[in-house]
Amino acid sequence: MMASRTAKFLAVPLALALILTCSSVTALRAQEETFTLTIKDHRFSTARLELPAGKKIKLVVKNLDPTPEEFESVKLNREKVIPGGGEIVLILGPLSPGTYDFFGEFHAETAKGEFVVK
Ligand SMILES: [Cu+2]
Repeated sequence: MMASRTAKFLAVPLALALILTCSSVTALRAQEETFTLTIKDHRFSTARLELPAGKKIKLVVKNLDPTPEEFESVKLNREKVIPGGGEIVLILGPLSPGTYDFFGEFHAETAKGEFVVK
C-alpha cells in the first residue's frame, strides 16, 4: 500500500520533468534558422549569404553536381565532404558580426563564397 502511494507520488513530478525537458529541447531546435547553399557547376549559389549574428544557424549545403565537393571555411573551422548529388547539414554559431569566407576545396578556383554576418 505504501509502495504504490510512493510510486504515484513520484510519477507526477517525473512525468512533468520529462514533458518540460522535451519541450525545451524542441524550443532550442526551433531557434535555429535554416539557410541553404547549393553547388552547381562547381560554384556556390548564393555566393554571398547574409546570416544573423548571435544566433545558432542550421546551414544546409546541397551539391547538385555529380562529383563530390568539400565545403571548407578556415575561419569557421569547418571542413566536410559532400558527395555528388548529396547534402550536408552544419550547425554554426552563434557568430560575431563579420565576413567569413568559404570555398569548395575540390574546385577552389570557382567554388568560392562568403557569409556576411550582421
Ligand atoms: Cu579541406
